[in-house]
Amino acid sequence: MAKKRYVLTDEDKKIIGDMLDENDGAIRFSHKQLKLAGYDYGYGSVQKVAKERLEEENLQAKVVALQARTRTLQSRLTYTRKLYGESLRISEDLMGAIETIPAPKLSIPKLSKTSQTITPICSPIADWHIGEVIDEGEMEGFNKYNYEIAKRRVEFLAQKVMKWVKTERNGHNIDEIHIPIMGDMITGSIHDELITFAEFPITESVVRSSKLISWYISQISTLFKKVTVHALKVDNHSRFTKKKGSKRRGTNSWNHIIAELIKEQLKYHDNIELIFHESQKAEIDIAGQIILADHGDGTTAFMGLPWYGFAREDGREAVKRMREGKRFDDRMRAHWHTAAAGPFGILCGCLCGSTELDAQAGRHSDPYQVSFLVHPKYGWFNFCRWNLKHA
Ligand SMILES: [Mn+2]
Repeated sequence: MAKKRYVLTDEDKKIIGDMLDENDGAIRFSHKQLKLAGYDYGYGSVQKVAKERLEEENLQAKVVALQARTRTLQSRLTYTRKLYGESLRISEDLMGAIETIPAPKLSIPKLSKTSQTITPICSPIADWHIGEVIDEGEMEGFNKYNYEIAKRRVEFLAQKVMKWVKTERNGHNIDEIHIPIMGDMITGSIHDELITFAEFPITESVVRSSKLISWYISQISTLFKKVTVHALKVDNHSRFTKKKGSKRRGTNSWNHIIAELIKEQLKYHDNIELIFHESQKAEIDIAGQIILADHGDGTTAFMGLPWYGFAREDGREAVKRMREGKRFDDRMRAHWHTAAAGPFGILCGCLCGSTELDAQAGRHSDPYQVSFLVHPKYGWFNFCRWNLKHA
């Protein structure tokens, strides 16, 4: 006759459990001890209780881990809600500070032209670094910069470019203007000292920068039936991350917001077309001449201009395009705070002028912005650099 399976009551389980506790869970030894103490539990019963207790322990550990995980997720949710609230507040601040500029009256003169070839103007704006303060004393008097100076320089630039357009129209057939926005239009937050010693909080620099750019474009636009603005969104000073990344550099950037604010401010200017570029490099087509433009921070340098780096980068870009049956005719860069036109194309200068960092390395350049005409066959000509030092 088969032995009847022992049905364990709660009391039995407790007795076995206590014995297991006493013996660090050792099943065989506990079984033996129980026998010596006069309990007639089978080995299987002791094993069963031990197994149940182990499962319960595992379950409890799981519950504790899940509770911890829930707490982490809850605090992350709170943080995300806070960030979302912050972002709503920031966008409200930004949008609230913006007013759309009414469409200005155009004044396009009809002149007898000496040339029939249409030669548009390209007048890039670059490295305005709004929010940056450059201390005259730390610069041995070579430069000084703040928002008031930036504004004066931009107003002076607008006057000069507009007079120049009128002058150039006496000899050239100029129907349109291209205004590439070449980046670093705010001082940003990529270095701690830029935040610490900035003139404004970054959001204010963003609004001021977008307003000054929009004002400038609006002024210039009065002289043209067609204005093409190319907003290059990839640069170094506008990025959100301290470290330079490779992904989403155009949108994970204050430049994205600046571009959108400019769009809002100029929305009633029917003669302006705004093109956003979210890649490091942008092919800008002016009268059929392809100018490969980028902020210029893709080349690294030591204490000066990396001419050899430019040459190598141009070579790589040319070969890459050649293999796809594409080409570019010239190059345009900002970032290097120097105005130049030469074998490596155009360097766009900067509004801020030399900084304390330049002074450390002994580098110097006056604040320049540049303008030039583009011939469909021969490329850029009549390169003009605007020295804004005395504005
Ligand atoms: Mn830069």
